[in-house]
Amino acid sequence: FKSSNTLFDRQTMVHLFEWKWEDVAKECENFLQFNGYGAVQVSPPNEHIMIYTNNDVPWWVRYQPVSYRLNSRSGTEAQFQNMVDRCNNVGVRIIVDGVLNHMVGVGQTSDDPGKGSSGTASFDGRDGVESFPAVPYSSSDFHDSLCHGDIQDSDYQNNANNVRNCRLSGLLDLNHRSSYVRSMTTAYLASLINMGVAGFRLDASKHMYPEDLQAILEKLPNAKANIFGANQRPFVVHEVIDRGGEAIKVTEYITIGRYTNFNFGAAVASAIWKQSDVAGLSKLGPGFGYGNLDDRDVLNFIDNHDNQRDDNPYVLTYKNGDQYRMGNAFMLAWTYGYTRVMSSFYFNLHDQGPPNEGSANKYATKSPTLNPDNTCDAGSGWVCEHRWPTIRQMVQFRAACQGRAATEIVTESNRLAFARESIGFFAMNNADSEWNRQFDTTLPSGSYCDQYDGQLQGSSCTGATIAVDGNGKASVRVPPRACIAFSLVSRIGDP
Ligand code: QV4
Ligand code: CA
Repeated sequence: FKSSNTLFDRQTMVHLFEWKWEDVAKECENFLQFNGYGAVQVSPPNEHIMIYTNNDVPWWVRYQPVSYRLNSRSGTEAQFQNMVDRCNNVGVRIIVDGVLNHMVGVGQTSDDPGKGSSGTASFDGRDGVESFPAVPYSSSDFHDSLCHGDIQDSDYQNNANNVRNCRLSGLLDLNHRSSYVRSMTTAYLASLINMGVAGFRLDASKHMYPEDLQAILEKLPNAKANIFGANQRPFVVHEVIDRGGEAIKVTEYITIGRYTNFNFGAAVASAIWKQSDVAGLSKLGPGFGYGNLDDRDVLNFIDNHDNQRDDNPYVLTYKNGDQYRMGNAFMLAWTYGYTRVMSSFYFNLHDQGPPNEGSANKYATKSPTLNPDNTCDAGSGWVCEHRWPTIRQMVQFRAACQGRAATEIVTESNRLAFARESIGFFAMNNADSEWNRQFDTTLPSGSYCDQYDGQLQGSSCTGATIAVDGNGKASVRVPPRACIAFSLVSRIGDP
């Protein structure tokens, strides 16, 4: 379950958070395939509750399944299949956010009436009723007999069973020890694999026993051979937040896939905020601090849709502007793990949903629109970090450097540079003065265009150019609090 199932030279996925299927399909065709992106993590495709509040539908309704039918705020089953086909046709894979741990919250407040779904399924999530006829699940499929209440904050440190058997913020907790529940969840994931998806981000894996997940995953068919080749297992990344001090540890999940490495974004943010030194990021990999396991165990990212919404996030987000660019550039230049770029919509409030078309159109999700430079129009409400010039260039840099070690590592106070063995060179200067120095780039002689603040357009460069001599040496000026990146794909005058 570890292999990303992407094309070899496309080693980054993007989370197109809350995008509609039709928009994802267009993005695969018009943008992702040309910019080194290998896969898209999509929002949960299952039918979910609908809550209309403050002229909005909160984003998190997607995490309250009412059935496994594919009718969601992002589109219908037919639109989902169309997206999977069109993305696969251009070599971009679809990773589904699978919500298996729970169904809806017991809710029943004035905002959350506990009825009314995004699709056709009726349901009743009231405590003790717990009826989901479109799966079907009934009250005996939930954990109430083992725990009839919410996970408490202290459970996270000292009660692993409660974390797995009690309700995550009031959400009805399925019992995956039951062979019936296992067969329903397996059938849901299997049907998605048979539609051509490459794998899953499994929501709230921490809240399910690894042995139950293993039993579910072992029964899955291989990824479709006509798309992925023979005998390929689906990709699985488990959402397990473990930054140390938890009763449940990421090590419990590494035999059944990768895990979401929340320690990575934390380390990068602290270095860029100068709480530590970016020179230390030259060790960011297996064994760096707590929770950074092997390359093949981790999915690394700067921020995700949850921690970007924290009050005072401990990670960089799009709201940090240039510092966010630096963090992503480092992640994409560096060798560690499989990487994910976050793509957001602008928000002020935690619950705020994606840009919508207002009450007359039942708050349907809006499509992003583009500026002439191929970034998203902020007026459409979408941030599209994945289209920011620096990030899209660095995804191409990563694609070009795939399989190449980081060599010629140079560190100074608040500074780090390295080559990617005869393909690329990256330098990060987090000091307040210019970093002016000769480096061994390992690149063939030639003139290169900076991919951090520029790009190659035909044979001209919109940013700084760097001359590499016959010995691979170059004098590089890295501006304060910025990076320089160049690679064979930004060599000027190449045919
Ligand atoms: C509220 C109270 C509860 C009460 C309940 C009564 O908070 O104490 O028992 O009412 O009904 C929404 C509301 C939440 C509400 C709940 C149930 O925000 O206030 O409970 O619905 O009605 C997302 C959001 C949640 C949202 C949930 C379901 O973040 O706010 O809850 O979707 O709609 C831990 C976990 C980790 C988790 C992370 C957020 O270990 O697994 O918290 N991350 C994933 C997803 C995340 C998602 C879920 C899990 C749940 O990434 O986006 O939560 O599927 O670290
Ligand atoms: Ca559980």
